[in-house]
Amino acid sequence: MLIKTKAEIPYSEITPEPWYLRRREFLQLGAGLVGAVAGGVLVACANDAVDASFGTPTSTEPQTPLPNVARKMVTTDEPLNKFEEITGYNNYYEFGMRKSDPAKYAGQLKTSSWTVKIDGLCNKPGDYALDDLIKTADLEERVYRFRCVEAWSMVIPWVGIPLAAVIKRADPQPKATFVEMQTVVRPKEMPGLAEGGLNWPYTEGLRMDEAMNPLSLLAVGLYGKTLMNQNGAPIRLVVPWKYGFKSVKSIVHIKFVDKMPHTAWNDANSDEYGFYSNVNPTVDHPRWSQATERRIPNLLKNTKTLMFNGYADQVASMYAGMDLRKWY
Ligand SMILES: Nc1nc2c(c(=O)[nH]1)N[C@H]1C(S)=C(S)[C@@H](COP(=O)(O)O)O[C@H]1N2
Ligand SMILES: [Mo]
Repeated sequence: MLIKTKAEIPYSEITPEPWYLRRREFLQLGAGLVGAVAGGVLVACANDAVDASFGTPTSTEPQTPLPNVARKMVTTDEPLNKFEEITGYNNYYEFGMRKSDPAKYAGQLKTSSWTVKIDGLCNKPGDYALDDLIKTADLEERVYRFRCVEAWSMVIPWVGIPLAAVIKRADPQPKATFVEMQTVVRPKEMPGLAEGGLNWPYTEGLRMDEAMNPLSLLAVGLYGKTLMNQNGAPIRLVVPWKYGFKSVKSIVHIKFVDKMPHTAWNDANSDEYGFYSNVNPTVDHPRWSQATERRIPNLLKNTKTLMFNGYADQVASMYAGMDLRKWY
């Protein structure tokens, strides 16, 4: 019964700062009327003041430089976000719901001797050691726009390998039409798990052609070094034409399936978060417009959002003939 309320907690976080104060007053006025449920929302709203500030990046496992980055793909000439922005303003609910929580708490996650299980409808299933897995292809730097469904955005210099290379190595069977991916679950290292809010493990998925698209990246670093935990170390997905929640972090499981997988946000609130989640300025979120975005660190939501986040030339053909309002 409270799932709905929990799914709404991020409401406090999605509102651009110039608006949140007014909304907070509004919620306080309404609190008396709706009782306990509004109480839950108010607790979250009270966090807004804290949330506007960035977390201080911490990590128990220091970043190491990634040598031999073979290629560089730059998809925008907009300025890069600062390292402090990319590592201090995050969504990683396993460490808490505030944007500053992952930077504060994700350092607890142990990312050494990492293994990714690959299974399902493929001919080369197995437990792949990360060091081996990332040798599947040359490391590349990819400067991508990153657009969160909450309408903030950044420009990030990821380092990683094409997801397509890993998929080819696993040799999927013709029946495999979707790829499902999951985040590690470590209750002792992830204080946010106890708060609930989403079905763990955090699960995401792509249709096979989306996963094979050359833009889909398994990122292992940014700014030339290994990822910090708050960004999903040691390996996370980046799909630049989709909203940020598709980019599942700290991946331990990749599974080839023949049905559209359940996904964490769709399970939490299917009216608001669909499977496809393509960035689309003409299809608004039920509670806010997607036509514009707030480019971190700006306070105003005054940057125009581009169809498929600016990657239409590379990806639009995959959705030809689909009703993108229905398949949001
Ligand atoms: N496991 C896990 N992965 C996750 C999330 C999460 O809460 N848990 N949040 C998603 C959301 S909503 C966004 S916007 C991006 C944020 O990535 P960043 O913090 O590296 O910018 O991570 C995505 N991946
Ligand atoms: Mo997001």
